[in-house]
Amino acid sequence: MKVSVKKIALILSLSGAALVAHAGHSSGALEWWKSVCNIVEKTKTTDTNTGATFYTDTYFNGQSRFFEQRDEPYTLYIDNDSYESVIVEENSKVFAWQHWEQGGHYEEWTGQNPDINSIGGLSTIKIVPDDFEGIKIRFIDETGSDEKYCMDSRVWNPEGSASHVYSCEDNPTWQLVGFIPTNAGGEPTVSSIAVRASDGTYINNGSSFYIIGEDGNVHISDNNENLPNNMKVTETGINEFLYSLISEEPDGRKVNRNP
Ligand SMILES: [Ca+2]
Repeated sequence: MKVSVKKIALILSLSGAALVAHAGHSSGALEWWKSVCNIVEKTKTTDTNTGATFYTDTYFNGQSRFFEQRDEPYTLYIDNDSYESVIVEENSKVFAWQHWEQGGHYEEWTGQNPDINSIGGLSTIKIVPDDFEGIKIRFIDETGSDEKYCMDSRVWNPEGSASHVYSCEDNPTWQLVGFIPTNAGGEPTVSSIAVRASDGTYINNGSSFYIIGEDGNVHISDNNENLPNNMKVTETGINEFLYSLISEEPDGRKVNRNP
């Protein structure tokens, strides 16, 4: 059933009727039509060895569509949840999201990826140079409180911004808040950090500075000087930063709620 639905979607995508239907809410019918033509052309490699070719079946089978490297993310509409494998050209990297607007599960791909179903239905991609390092974050509450806290974080600099991350304590997935080119020349990327309770009350406000280290990976650059006092951040993997709430008080005091 899953395969036949995808095939129907692709047939529709090749029809003029779909072009008319789609033109009303896309960035331009011409650009969209060009992208459809890329499905027909199958794999197309640029001179610069950039871009990525996605396939509707695993192991690079089925219909394919080539995506050029570009600054803007691609939102998949008619081919939403359609791709199951990808070949990324050697000078590119793919940032991939499960949902539209860079939401849900997040993964990064380079080279050959014969099965990308772990993403849970691909809906948004961004094709960047392969020396871009993504900054992945997650939030947990270590206070033991019954309150459900969520962290709001974003990179405001357009060159380093990936998505506005709103991560609640029960969200188990890593989210991409921003990225840094490894040749950034020591310039840090800054993200805002703020945690709020379910009623919208903020219990802290600060920021984190990320920088490329000698090892070519992302690290915190400012010894957490700008992190809120009731937070700590731990590097738990390559380019992965786990933010923990350690007190419900903005100054970091431990409060015994059950004396
Ligand atoms: Ca999806």
